[in-house]
Amino acid sequence: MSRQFFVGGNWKMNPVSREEKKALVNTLNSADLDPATEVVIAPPSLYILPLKDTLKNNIQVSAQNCYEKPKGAFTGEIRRVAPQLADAGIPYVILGHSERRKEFKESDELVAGKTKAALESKLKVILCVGEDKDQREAGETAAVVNRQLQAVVNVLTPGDWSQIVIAYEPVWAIGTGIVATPEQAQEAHADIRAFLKRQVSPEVAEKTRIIYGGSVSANNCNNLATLPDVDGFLVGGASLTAQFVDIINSKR
Ligand code: G2H
Repeated sequence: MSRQFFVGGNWKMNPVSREEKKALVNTLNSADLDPATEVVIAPPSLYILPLKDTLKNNIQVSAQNCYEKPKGAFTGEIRRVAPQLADAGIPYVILGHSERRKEFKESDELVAGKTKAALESKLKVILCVGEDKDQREAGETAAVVNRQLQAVVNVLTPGDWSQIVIAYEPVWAIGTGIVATPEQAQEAHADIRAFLKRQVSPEVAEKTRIIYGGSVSANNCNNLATLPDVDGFLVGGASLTAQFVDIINSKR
């Protein structure tokens, strides 16, 4: 079966000025984007709604995080409460990014709880998993990724997986310029699909999109896009440049 190619731009805590944002929006709005690819931009919280209003409707927006509690006295949790995102018409949220897991000490269980809360609020989730350099060198890649995914499997129903895009992001490739080789990416993605088949169902394994993230650029996207288990990309640095258009069109 065919899975729709998916390309996400994770702007992280960039750009720093409204001028930069405007330039990026102009680049995207004037580009000829492959209509067969689902495109989602995850800007900093302050820009989500303005971007939703200024991007053409072939580009969706996403939050970069959300809180697991539905509402209440959580001062400072701007844009992170799932029902508020859903109410504002934000379709996606990124959860479990390694920067959240590492810098903000988010456990597998917290990521799973947030995933469940997001789905209950009718948000779709870009769920990030991936091993760090030491874990890869110790041959623990599959064990780490399976552990991260199992926490989510434990709290979801098989039907929930239609609302999830899994982003395999090896930590050693994030922002380093060291991209996974096609062999490394294909092996990890095939392992994730095999895990879903075992732990959820063959149908979910077949249908779930598994995208790659970690130093994706215009130079390496075409090779990766041809791999049978790579269904798209989550792009950081290169999504802040015109290269992002080439990455969106890498399957064309
Ligand atoms: C990985 C990726 C975006 P970059 O975090 O999700 O960032 O493409 O800069 O490595």
